[in-house]
Amino acid sequence: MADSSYTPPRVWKWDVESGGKFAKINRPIAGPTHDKALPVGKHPLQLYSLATPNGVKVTIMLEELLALGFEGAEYDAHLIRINEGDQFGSGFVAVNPNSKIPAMVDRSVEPHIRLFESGSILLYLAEKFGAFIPKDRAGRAECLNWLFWQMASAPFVGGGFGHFYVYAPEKYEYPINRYTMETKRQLDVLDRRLAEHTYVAGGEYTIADMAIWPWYGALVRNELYGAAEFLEAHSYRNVVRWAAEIAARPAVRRGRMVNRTWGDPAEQLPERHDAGDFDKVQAQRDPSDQSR
Ligand SMILES: N[C@@H](CCC(=O)N[C@@H](CS)C(=O)NCC(=O)O)C(=O)O
Repeated sequence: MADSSYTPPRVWKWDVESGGKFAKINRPIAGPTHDKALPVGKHPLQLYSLATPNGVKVTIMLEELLALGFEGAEYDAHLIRINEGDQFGSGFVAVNPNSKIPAMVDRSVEPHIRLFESGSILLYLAEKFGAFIPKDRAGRAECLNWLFWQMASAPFVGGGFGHFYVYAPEKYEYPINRYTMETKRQLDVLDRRLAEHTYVAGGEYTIADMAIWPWYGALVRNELYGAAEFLEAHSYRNVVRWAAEIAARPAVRRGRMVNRTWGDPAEQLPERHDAGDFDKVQAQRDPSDQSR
């Protein structure tokens, strides 16, 4: 158990190993730790990311745009290994001063446009291509309501629930209770919404679904923190229905493979530089299949 008698000093000092899975990369200061230029591929969009829920939002959007035939959405996805501190390299920090994936550069325009924060990237792409965001004012407003809801809510799930349920060096009852309560409340918010609408923003599949699915869809599908039973995920029946529908989309299946370096090798594409890269993973899985 935690030392319940802890009294914070007058001024906090960074002089102890905080423990936990991310102790080595967590720092109380911003800015680069080392010089390192970012690689640049041949496509208009350069993505620097990892297949965490925040990273997957963007690769799903890019694959959905490509599936609709937008050639300008072709992208190189470079791997950023956050456990090894790649997000603190000087090149990465120049794109995202907040040192977190996902980060992207649009090199199809001069001067190039840098992008960080997954919600900002999704909105940028939706506006650039005029897709996956409703055209009418009311529909657009509702889509953005839920996009911003996700951005504000998921830190309670990741930084709160996931951190204390999985990553903290010990299991502490107080924070697990607090963040489980909030995570379940958020799942209920979503469940009630999806009881009345096919998709989060209404009848149309939008960037709001792409932002929300990698977190809450993964929770109810037991693909995040192994917590489905603990959270009684099956009881959020509308979220389960919606999550399964989105998981079945071919672009979503491709998007969640990009920059993935863990789990089933058949679902990992650590770097993506060409649409044909997905077929190579498939061919490795089944070398006897000559039909493709
Ligand atoms: N609000 C940000 C959150 C991004 C974020 O937290 N990224 C994590 C991975 S999911 C990260 O890069 N962590 C590295 C670090 O904290 O040093 C977004 O949605 O883009």
